Amino acid sequence: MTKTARFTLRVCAPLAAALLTSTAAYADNWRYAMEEGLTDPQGLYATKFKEEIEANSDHTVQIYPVGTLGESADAMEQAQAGLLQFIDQSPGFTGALIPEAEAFLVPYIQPTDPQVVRKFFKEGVAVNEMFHDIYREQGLELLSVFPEGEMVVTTMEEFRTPADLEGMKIRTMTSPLLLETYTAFGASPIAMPWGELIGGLKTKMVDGQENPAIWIEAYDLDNLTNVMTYTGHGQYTTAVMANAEFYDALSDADKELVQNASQVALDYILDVAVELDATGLAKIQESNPGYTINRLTEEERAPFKERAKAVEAAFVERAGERGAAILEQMKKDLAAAQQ
Ligand code: 6CS
Repeated sequence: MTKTARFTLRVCAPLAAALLTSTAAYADNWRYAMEEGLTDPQGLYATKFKEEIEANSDHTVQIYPVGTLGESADAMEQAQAGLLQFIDQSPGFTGALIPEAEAFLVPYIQPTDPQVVRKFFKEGVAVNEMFHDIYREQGLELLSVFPEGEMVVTTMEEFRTPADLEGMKIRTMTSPLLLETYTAFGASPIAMPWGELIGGLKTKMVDGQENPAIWIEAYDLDNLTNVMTYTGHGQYTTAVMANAEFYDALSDADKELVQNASQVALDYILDVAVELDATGLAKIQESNPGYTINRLTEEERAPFKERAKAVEAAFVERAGERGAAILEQMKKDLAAAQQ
């Protein structure tokens, strides 16, 4: 071996190996799946998160929008298996895996007034302190929880009472509490993943569904139904998580990077979220002036609230003491946010 070759092997090979190692350690590509498109609330959060990570490190974040990795449940399996590092999945789907997450679905517990919503999610003890360890049990590091707007029901026929809902087939997301909710409300609910809803409405397999106004407008659900009804019973909530094993293996600096990026994205989306309902409604009114939009009065809401008590009981039965404690805290957080 020549002197030059020996030098190359002795000095350059370890250097190249060190460089390769440091590249692997400091410039990873993190995969992030979500249930929505880039211009929807989850996409706005994810884009902000990606920008923060990429501006403050050599890492890159690859976002997989709705439809690219299968349905919500498929993406969750991939996140739990560590194939994805980050996932945005809403309690409307997570409830099947984590019963306590259904606290966000119990009717007439969540705020709907935009300013109250912001305070409830930003300062609420339940939202910010009580879910972390519960998600950990499923191998998930919970990073952010945020709202996407008041749940609104779209149907073919008007309804103002539980009796009016009789026989109406309402599509819900797959968390069991949503089926219990619409059964209690008098309807005939059918749980299905997002990918089947538009076809379900077109083929009349279902007569209606619930979602926030911003989503109804974005995916044309108003044009597939005749009436949109504000019942005041819920707020669409979503959550962003990391695979816990991946998160635990990060350096302290990278953990801080992820936490900071989550906080920046959360602060941003909480400001945007305050405007989502108004934006969604205004767009529907402009693009679909003939669409009937009903807002149930307090009097009309009363029988739905009465029936919601059975749903709350079903939640507590499944989510146990921890679930009951979360619900009680949410009620206190709501009262505090309303002041
Ligand atoms: O109804 C659904 O399934 C969807 N709704 C929203 C607001 N986001 C994603 C989710 O899949």
